[in-house]
Amino acid sequence: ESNLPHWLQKQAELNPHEKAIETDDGSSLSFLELHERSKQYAAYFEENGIQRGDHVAVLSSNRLEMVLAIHALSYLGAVVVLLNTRLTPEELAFQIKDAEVSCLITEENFYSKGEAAIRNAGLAACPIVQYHLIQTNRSSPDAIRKEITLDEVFTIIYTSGTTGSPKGVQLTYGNHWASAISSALNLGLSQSDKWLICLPMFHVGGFSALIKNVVYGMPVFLMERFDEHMVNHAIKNSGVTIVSVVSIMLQRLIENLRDERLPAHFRCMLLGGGPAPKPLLENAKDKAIPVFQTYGMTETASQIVTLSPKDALRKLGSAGRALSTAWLVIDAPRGEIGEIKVKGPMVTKGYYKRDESTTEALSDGWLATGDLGYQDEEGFLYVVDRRKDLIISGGENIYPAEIESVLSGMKGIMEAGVTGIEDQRWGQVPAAFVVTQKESVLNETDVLRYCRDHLAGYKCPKEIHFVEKLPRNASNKLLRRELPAFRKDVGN
Ligand code: S0N
Ligand code: AMP
Ligand code: MG
Ligand code: MG
Ligand code: MG
Repeated sequence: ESNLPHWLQKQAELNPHEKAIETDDGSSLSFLELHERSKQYAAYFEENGIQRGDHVAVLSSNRLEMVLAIHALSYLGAVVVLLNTRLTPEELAFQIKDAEVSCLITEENFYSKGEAAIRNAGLAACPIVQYHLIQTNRSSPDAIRKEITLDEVFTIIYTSGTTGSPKGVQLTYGNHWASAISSALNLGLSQSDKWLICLPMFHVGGFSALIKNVVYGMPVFLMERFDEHMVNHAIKNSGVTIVSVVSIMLQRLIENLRDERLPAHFRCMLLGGGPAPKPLLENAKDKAIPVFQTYGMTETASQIVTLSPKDALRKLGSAGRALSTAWLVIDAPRGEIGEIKVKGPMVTKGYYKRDESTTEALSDGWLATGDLGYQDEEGFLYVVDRRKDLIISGGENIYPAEIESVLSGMKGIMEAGVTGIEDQRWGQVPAAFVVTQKESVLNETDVLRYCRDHLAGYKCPKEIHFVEKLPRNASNKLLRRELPAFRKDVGN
């Protein structure tokens, strides 16, 4: 068992008066203030019964309070279950129940959603803590943890599988620490660095910047939600040097820039979370935006393969090479397409309570990602296809099986198939193909309304097609890739 000094407490000692967090309302906190306020939160949480090892859910936009709550939970040794605010109460209830959550922390805006989720999960006794009700006049808890145990689980983040039911990815302190260190070995770290967080912190891409904040002692600029004008403004006027984005964010940033250029101090636009369209990369190159493509996932605590600065232009379109602490292999001869497998200290030890899925995905420390790609003669990775049937819409993952199962649950629908179709704005969006019962009078509006009630907005199909039957192979398996041929009456 190896331990480290608690990263936030350490920064409060090393850099007490350095800026830790800036927010888009113009306020900021030093590392000492961040530590003190997180301790106050910890005292309040402890008084409200949160203990070491408890699973505590956080349902929040990127607010400063979310950061305080996360560090406070870490000071108490509780496990943080990060919830996607776009999900419906029903979707949240599954995760809350599955993760065996004993308390929910949220903001006023999401209180009713959180409350509905708790009710839906049948956990009437699960307390809900709202930021604005947290009392900070407490004396600090006697025993905040001064050490971080690398093997201990820090976060659980849900990701869906091909079966449609989400699984909780457990990431330890060691996973997050290795991720932060490995990223710095690749991107370098400068005294003047400031990382802007506009990705939601409930996904690992946004969350990982928060860890870098306290591991490096580097300031971060926290944005409550993504806004292209505000991001460009912060880069130009607030000394931001690095931003992590998904493709649609980069596209919106470029459109917003028009003929302007980003200042020279801006050194890295870390682009991940899904495929990067070539035209977008070319566009960014024309605007001299230093884009670094990266490949990673929840299971790898963010980056594991990244295109380093010196190769960015030479290998446009590649996701790069494995970070210096990680391995990458393709399950095929060099140059040919095969499954991407990765290994390293940032890779999860498994899914919460899903031994079967864990054994399937991990062997000897190697994670079978399900993604397809090839390596060129110099070892650079090109990702050619996402894991089985996964749809990525604006950086959010959508699993067809999950939508199909919701649709089949609707009265009047016998069966359903879902596939991704290209979309100008989001990259890909889901389209649904449904077979209804003979006597059914369901129309598109009915089906869409039903989806709205059960699925997060971004998961709702953008097209509903009523079909006679679904394409299946001899063993009756749904052939999702043949579904687009059934789009007979699309807007023409
Ligand atoms: C792109 C975002 C910001 C769009 O949200 P926006 O503009 O705030 O929309 P809203 O005003 O909330 O909603 C307006 C309507 O749009 C719908 N909608 C919103 N988002 C989507 C979407 N993604 N797809 C389809 N529709 C969407 C809403 O539903 C609403 O419509 P109505 O009202 O009809 O419901 C937002 O989507 C966003 O934040 N996306 C990014 C999410 C993300 O973080 N993805 C990455 C996840 N992966 C990882 O974290 C692992 C990879 C990784 O670590 C990484 C990733 C990137 C960069 C670096 C790294 C790294 O390795 O470090
Ligand atoms: P998530 O676990 O939600 O973060 O999703 C990670 C998934 O996004 C990966 O398994 C890939 O399918 C996809 N992905 C991430 N980075 C890239 C990339 N650089 N190119 C293509 N797909 C990517
Ligand atoms: Mg995932
Ligand atoms: Mg979204
Ligand atoms: Mg039915």
